[in-house]
Amino acid sequence: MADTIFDKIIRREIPADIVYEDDEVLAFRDLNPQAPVHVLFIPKKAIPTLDDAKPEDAALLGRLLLAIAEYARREGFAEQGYRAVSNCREYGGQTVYHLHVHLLAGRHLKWPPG
Ligand code: IU
Repeated sequence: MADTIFDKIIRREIPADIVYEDDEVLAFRDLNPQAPVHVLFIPKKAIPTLDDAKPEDAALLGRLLLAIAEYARREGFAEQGYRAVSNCREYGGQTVYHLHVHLLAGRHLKWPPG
């Protein structure tokens, strides 16, 4: 499976502003933030896209989303609201092929996205 920049962040080979970590999930600030809060939540397991996730990844994907919800509560913006979104492949706008969920918060987001 192809190594990505996110695998290098997991292995601490390149720096990132890590805001959350457990045994299966890592979260770090996006280098090109699109909102006052823009954090990427990734599984440590290298799943390229959401389409590559398997039934045995169900618990991991659940942990990823729950980690976002917990982070939002802890940081104090859960009640105000936020967006959690995962881009899949070309038409979804995915650029890094290591599954990730963007957490965007801190401003009133528009819908639909472009
Ligand atoms: P996308 O959904 O695959 O397009 O999101 C990839 C994100 O990864 C994007 O928002 C980039 O700004 C972000 N990113 C990063 O935070 N650090 C990096 O070294 C690279 C991309 I490359």
